[in-house]
Amino acid sequence: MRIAEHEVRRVSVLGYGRTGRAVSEYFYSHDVEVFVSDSRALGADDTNHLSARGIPYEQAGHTVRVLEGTDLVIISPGIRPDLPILQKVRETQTQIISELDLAFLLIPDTPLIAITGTNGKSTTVKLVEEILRQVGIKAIAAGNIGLPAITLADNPPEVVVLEVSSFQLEQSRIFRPSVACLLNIAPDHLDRHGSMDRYVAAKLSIFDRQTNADLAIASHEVPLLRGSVEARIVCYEDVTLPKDVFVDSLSPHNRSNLRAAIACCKGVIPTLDESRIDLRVLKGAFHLPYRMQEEPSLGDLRVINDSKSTNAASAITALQAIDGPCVLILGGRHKGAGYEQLASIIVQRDVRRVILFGEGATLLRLSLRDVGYARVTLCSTLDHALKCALKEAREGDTILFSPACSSYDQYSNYVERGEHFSHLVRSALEQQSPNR
Ligand code: UMA
Repeated sequence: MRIAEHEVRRVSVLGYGRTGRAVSEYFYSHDVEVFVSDSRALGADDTNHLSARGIPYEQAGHTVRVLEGTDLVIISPGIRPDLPILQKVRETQTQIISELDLAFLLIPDTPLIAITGTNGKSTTVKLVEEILRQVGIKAIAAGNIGLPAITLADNPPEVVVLEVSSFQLEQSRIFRPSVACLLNIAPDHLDRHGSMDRYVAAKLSIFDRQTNADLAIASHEVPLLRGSVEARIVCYEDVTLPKDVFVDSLSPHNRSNLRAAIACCKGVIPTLDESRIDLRVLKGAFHLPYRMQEEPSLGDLRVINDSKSTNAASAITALQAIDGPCVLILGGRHKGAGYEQLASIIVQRDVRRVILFGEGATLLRLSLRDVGYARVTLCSTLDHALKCALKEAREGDTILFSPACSSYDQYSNYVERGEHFSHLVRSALEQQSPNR
């Protein structure tokens, strides 16, 4: 098959996670030879699936087999640009392409709304999808939210709404969304990008190839310099929200997400009348799994599962949304950014105790010590952390699990971590009321 100006007969797919599986399926179904390479030992489901399709693969490491007869190497978002095998691929002039770029080339005629930012991406993407559907446009949310964009290539909807991560943007050189939105930027993923400057550069690159036919949406917090961005610039904070009790009940960050979503929708339907949006139908978008998810109360304790919080900024937002005293559970894998601001907010708020677990615990404790906060318990696992939180909490408290770190030290992703926390809460509930 032809992709851009290249004739592609054989591709190598690096990484066989959600993205790699979708890319392999796409090429397999288009009669292009596929080779799969993954750094981990693949599970039996994966190896059986590949064998059944006659797709050759290597596991537990990337070797030069990736290069053999290959026209194109497609990389998953989790692949770092400095991976040694990529250096070898570059030496042979074989083209390396991100899944985001590939999807962009394969879906050329569909308007793309791309949304990035440190926090609020999934909520905003779901809001845009929902608002567009309300006005009769077939829109599908894809990308970092979970559905690789390439899965839409054979049957694209009217509008693709993409959640785009800094990992995907850093890898991309072709992707050009007609509407691009940068919600906010706070320190995150510094372990991958190496510095805040490079993380910011990756985020800002969402606007890089836009032209004056496109729309760039940002906030006052991240002003976009006219001249460096060719697209028409809109500040989403200038969007007026409809007067409504439901809108008034939203937290400030969700009001921002709604403003950004409306600005994105107006990018594809300039005549959209926001006063006609059925706001109540949008409720689901504000309640994504493991984002400030209310768990069953344990006696008179409120329990909140915010496993999706993987950076300090999102834990701060969670803390600010809680009224009254709380016991806060933090921890997981440190991603390179500091916790100073989070620690200073913890001191200011009514945090009865902080329970720390996982790899990041020691660093988190140091940041808390630096601001003079000592009511800290160290644990190794989430199981232990919840038990400690239950011991420390007093009547009417909230137990807030908003880890501020990635899950990768003990889980495959934040969803698995969130499911585990839910399971632990349900077990604790059964122990409290064994006759149920
Ligand atoms: N792998 C290699 N070599 C490497 C690194 C990884 O072979 O050097 C392999 C791993 O062993 C694994 C596979 O690559 O088998 C994983 O690939 P991946 O990390 O790109 O993950 P996917 O399963 O393809 O999921 C990715 C996104 N994950 C990441 O960016 C880490 C998912 O976002 C996204 O939903 C999915 O594509 C569909 O687009 C998750 C995420 O955590 C939710 N994103 C980060 C975030 O939101 O903070 C950026």
